[in-house]
Amino acid sequence: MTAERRFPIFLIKPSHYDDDGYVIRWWRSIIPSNSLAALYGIAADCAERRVLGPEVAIEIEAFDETNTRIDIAGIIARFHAAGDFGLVALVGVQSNQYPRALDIARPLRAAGVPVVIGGFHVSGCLAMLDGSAVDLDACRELGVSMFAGECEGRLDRVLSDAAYGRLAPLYDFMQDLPGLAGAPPPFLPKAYVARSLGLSSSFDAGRGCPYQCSFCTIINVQGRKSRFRTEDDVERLVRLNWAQGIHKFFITDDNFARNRHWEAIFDRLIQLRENDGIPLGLMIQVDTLCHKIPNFVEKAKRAGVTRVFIGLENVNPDNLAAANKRQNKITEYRRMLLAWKAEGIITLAGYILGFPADTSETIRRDISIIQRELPLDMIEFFVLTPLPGSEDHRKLWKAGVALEPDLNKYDVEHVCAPHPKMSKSEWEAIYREAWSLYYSPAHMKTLLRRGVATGLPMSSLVKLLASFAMSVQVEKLHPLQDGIVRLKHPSERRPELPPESPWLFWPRFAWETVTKQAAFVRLIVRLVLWSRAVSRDPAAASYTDAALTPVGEHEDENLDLFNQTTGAKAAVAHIKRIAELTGSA
Ligand code: B12
Ligand code: SF4
Repeated sequence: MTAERRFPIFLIKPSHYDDDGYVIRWWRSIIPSNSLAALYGIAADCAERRVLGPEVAIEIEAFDETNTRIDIAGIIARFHAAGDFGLVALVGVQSNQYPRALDIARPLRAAGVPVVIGGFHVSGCLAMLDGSAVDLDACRELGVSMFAGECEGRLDRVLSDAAYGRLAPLYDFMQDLPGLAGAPPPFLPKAYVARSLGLSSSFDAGRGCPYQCSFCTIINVQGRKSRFRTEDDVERLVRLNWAQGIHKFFITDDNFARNRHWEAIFDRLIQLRENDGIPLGLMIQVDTLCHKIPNFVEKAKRAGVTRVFIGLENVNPDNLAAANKRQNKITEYRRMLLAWKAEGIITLAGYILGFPADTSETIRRDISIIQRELPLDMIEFFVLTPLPGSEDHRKLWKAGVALEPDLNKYDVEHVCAPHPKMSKSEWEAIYREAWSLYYSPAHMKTLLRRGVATGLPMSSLVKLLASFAMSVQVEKLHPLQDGIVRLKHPSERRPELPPESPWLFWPRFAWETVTKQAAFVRLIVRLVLWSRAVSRDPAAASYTDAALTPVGEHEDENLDLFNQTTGAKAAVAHIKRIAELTGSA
């Protein structure tokens, strides 16, 4: 008989550094990492199949650095304790997380620990650039293996190469995207999920999007063909989670409306909800034409969707055309948003600032049009960023345009490229101002009024408003990077920056924590009071305004949405011409 050996796998999802150089880490993060769940599910399957031989027990540990401090010395000690056997996997590393990922890798490599890195930075760069850009040689110098592509069906090989000490410098599967049917589903044990708020988990029901937006990295990494999990896979992962008490999920497909299997998946989720009593609560991401798919919105409601994220991006058709996002028709925005409102589902829209036609003035104007005329609840602003892996980035890189050299800043909150009409500081300033313009007290009250009138879950709306109104202003971070109670440690400062004296660091940290929590509690109290006052108002149910008014025949003449830009006027004229030609006018 041979003694059993342990092969520890440490799955680390790195965070990134804030503007002061400290790792962004929270007591509770907002959303668990789906990339980590995907890798955990695949690694657990490898462990179950004993892919390193019957005498080797694979042990998996996951660390999401947004809610867990990475104990590098501890990992090294455990690697040595296992007889210098094991692997560190840097998981789902985005461009903004790449510098931090390398900082984690450095001491591990120095101690002889094998390290593999995967995710959108490596995959996007290999898909679009020359194999060295941007900064991929840093991995080669450190001896960190790179994995490009998706690892369903490929982790066995990586683990066995690591176990035999023969990791290749590069695993490139970019030309060979795996099918997802029957693949191990994303999964995280409850102990990990509990480190994020609201005990909700995530899965991707599919990958790939047919569109070709020029700022998008996803199509160049995951492809344009729809690949999907089957309804049986989805049922399996829902039941697996329900067995540990988890019934809320973020379905991370970038565009679930273009998942060719959406209906079968919704039907199965409806069954689980209506027949098996699993109280599903879902958030999905869709495009602006989803309401035109027969039954899509209605089935989403029955399947348990409570929040929907829409890639609205802009209200100026000239900007949408510049980004090759022609599928976004501003003439459909109100109809689409009202369709979700009719089901009592909270809408969140992504909105990009810094398209070629944007100036500070036009951005201010457009935000005020959105507030008045679009029945939208939440908006998330992003700085237009040439993310490595996108067509925008490739064009600028090929043309030799000076781009921001610090990858840590490619977090869609920092300006990384020049703009034809705005200076860097102007662009940064309007990005920050946009948040306070949209989440003004007056507009938050309007959103609460609209929420009561359209039957939205008010406590959920209040929580979202609190987070979205506060994170940029108080934490100086996008809500997608937000969490509850910011944690910091002097040892987590970026190595390029000088360490701070603990005598300065800790008192400042304590003061920041107290003032931020006080501001947060103040806002929550105000929102709850406003929400109560609105709910108790006898006229609340009949409240209406320009945004909530059903789409009318002549609204193209009355609404600023259609009359403030030449692009908008042209879009309306185009729709009218088509209607005349097809006789549907
Ligand atoms: C869900 C999601 C989030 C969630 C959760 C984060 C997560 N990664 O799970 C939240 C909302 C928190 C989030 C936030 C942000 N996100 Co995000 N997010 C996504 C989204 C939609 C899905 C991620 C996912 O689960 N994909 C499915 C998994 C299975 O794919 P994967 O991560 O690539 O992993 C596969 C392979 O890469 C490989 N692999 C990955 N790691 C490893 C490691 C090893 C060792 C091996 C062998 C293989 C391997 O195998 C995996 C399985 O096939 C992606 C877009 C997308 N379609 O992926 C954007 C995306 C990753 N996000 C992006 C960005 C920019 C952000 C933010 C910076 C935005 C912001 N300012 O708020 C923040 C960063 C905060 C953070 N802490 O992550 C960008 C990154 C682009 C880039 N080049 O860097 C993407 C690609 C979207 C885009 N706009 O282009 N995000
Ligand atoms: S619709 Fe979304 S996922 Fe599809 S190409 Fe455009 S940005 Fe990318």
